[in-house]
Amino acid sequence: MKIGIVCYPTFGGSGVVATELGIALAREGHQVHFITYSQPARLDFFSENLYYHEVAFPSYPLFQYPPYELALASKMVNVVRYEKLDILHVHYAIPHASAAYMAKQILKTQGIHIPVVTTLHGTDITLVGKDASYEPVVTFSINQSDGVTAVSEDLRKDTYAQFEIKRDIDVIPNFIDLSRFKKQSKEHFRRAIAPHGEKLLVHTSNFRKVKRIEDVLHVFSKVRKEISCKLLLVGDGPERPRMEQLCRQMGNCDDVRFLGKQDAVEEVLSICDLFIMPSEKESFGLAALEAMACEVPVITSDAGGLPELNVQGVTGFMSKVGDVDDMVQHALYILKDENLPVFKKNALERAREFDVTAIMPMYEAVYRRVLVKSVEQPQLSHSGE
Ligand code: GMT
Repeated sequence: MKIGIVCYPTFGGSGVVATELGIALAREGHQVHFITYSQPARLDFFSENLYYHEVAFPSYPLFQYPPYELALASKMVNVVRYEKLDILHVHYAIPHASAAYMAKQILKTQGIHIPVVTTLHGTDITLVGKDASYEPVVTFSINQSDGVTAVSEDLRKDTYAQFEIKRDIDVIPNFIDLSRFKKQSKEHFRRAIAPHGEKLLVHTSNFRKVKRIEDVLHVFSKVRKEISCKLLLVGDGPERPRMEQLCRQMGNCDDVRFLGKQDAVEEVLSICDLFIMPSEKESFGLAALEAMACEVPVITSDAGGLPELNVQGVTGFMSKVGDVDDMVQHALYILKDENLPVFKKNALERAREFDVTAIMPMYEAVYRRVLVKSVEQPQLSHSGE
């Protein structure tokens, strides 16, 4: 198949899933065309089946806000038309699903039918999408997609609860490339960071408010009173200055390392003992899965789709959002020398269930289904009903 993938090319989860999916599909022999405003972070190598089309959106003094969605729709029209794509797969509803709808309608006037699959990732539904400023467009463009997928059962339920959706939504969980995300021998790195055998706690995210990073710092501060440990914070975003200030106020900055964005996050995870994700909302929790694949047990909140990943008392523990003391108790339990190896092994075993080779065929099945439907009922899918 010739597949167009539209996503945010950043370090965020939806962009990572879209890029890794495209890479896996290309490996499988499909031709994959990425359509984004800059090169996706993990698309940094050459493959004969991978193409990248940059969306340029020229500025003009009249535009206080450059009309990115129009440039994106125009680019989709051209790539579908000239590269003869079979399907468009857009990740994150806003504004990709509505731009795809526009592209589809334009192509229809040119006698070209292009089915659109929309994958909902989380905040496009739970935070941004349900805001009255976007809701009508999000509802419309989800209903007009030929296939819709959500990354967890919880997100699927939330979508039906928050929007008037009249079509089926397939649940396809996040996945992991276990050939890349695996525990690596990085003992020299560990010795440099934790020279006295300290335990290493870690958090990775895009440092947005929804991640509740202050809870990570509070958990760390309390665990540190009981056992010798250090905290690694990977990623960057709007909350970072506030977290640096909080860390200074708490007086534990010497034991907290802000590492910023890391390309090889699996190398950092490889030396860690415990991952902390206390998010307010989390549709799946890809970052926790990445940690588990590197044999790191996880302490998470019970928000959103996290219970579909983190098995209570097996791969780690879940606590109510904001229950720092509960998280501390769980952290201390996992970090006991007699418990840690068991949790590490369990985390890896659970991560194996989300191997890309098992999950990617679920997307291929959705593509095949919408393609068959388009051939069988062209007038139905053309009208988008
Ligand atoms: O975590 C983020 O804020 C980034 C966001 C995104 O859209 O890039 O991640 C969402 O999609 C990921 C991939 O499907 C999920 O694993 C994350 O749980 C989800 N984040 C939230 O729901 C907050």
